[in-house]
Amino acid sequence: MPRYADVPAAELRITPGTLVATAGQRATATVVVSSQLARPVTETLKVTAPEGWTVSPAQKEVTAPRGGQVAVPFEITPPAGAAGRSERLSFTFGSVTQELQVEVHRPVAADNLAKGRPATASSVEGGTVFQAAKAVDGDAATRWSSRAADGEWIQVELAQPVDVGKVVLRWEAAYGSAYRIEVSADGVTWTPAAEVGAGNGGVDEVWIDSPNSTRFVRMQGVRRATRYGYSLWEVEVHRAA
Ligand SMILES: [Ca+2]
Repeated sequence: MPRYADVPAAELRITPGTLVATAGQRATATVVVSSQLARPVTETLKVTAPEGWTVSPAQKEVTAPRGGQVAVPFEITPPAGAAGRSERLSFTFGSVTQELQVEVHRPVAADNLAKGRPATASSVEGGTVFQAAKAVDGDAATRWSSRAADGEWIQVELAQPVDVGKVVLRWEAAYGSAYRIEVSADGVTWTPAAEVGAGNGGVDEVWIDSPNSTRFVRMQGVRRATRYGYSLWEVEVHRAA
């Protein structure tokens, strides 16, 4: 039988599970402190972050009410040089510690550079009007759909070479569970810029943390999630800012 002293006084839960942050910009995580005892628990909630990071507050006295919980928001700013890294922050409350993984990416501009640009694809689903251009027309109700094969792709040609920092894929129900984002300066030689291995559809934000000079961006399918092809409402391309 556990002794009373063996029961941790509190439990920490952090949301989100993984924080996606932009270098040099503020992101928010919330630490929820729950009392595990039949009384309120008061301790100092302390943060340990890598050098150069700003976390506010750095520490805070917190009282978790008896049988209840309290939510404490933290503002977390990774330094400019942290883009492309994944770091752990530790939150400690008395004897209890919980870690938060933070993925840091480069800042990107809001403009969608793919909108209205020429798009081509390896295929279009037979007997449909779901051409490649429908994935870059800026209309959330029109889409591209490929034939039902794993290796299909869609690409868009940008107006000029840019350093691409993020690609957003807005999937229809027929999504890719594994795919690569490839980039090219000439539309002939392609370089993998990011790989997604366990996609779950919906909206995928794919970050590209290495500087690049890109004229063409391609979603190269690896594995379909359904027996249908790949289908995208929209593909967005954002430059690193
Ligand atoms: Ca569309």
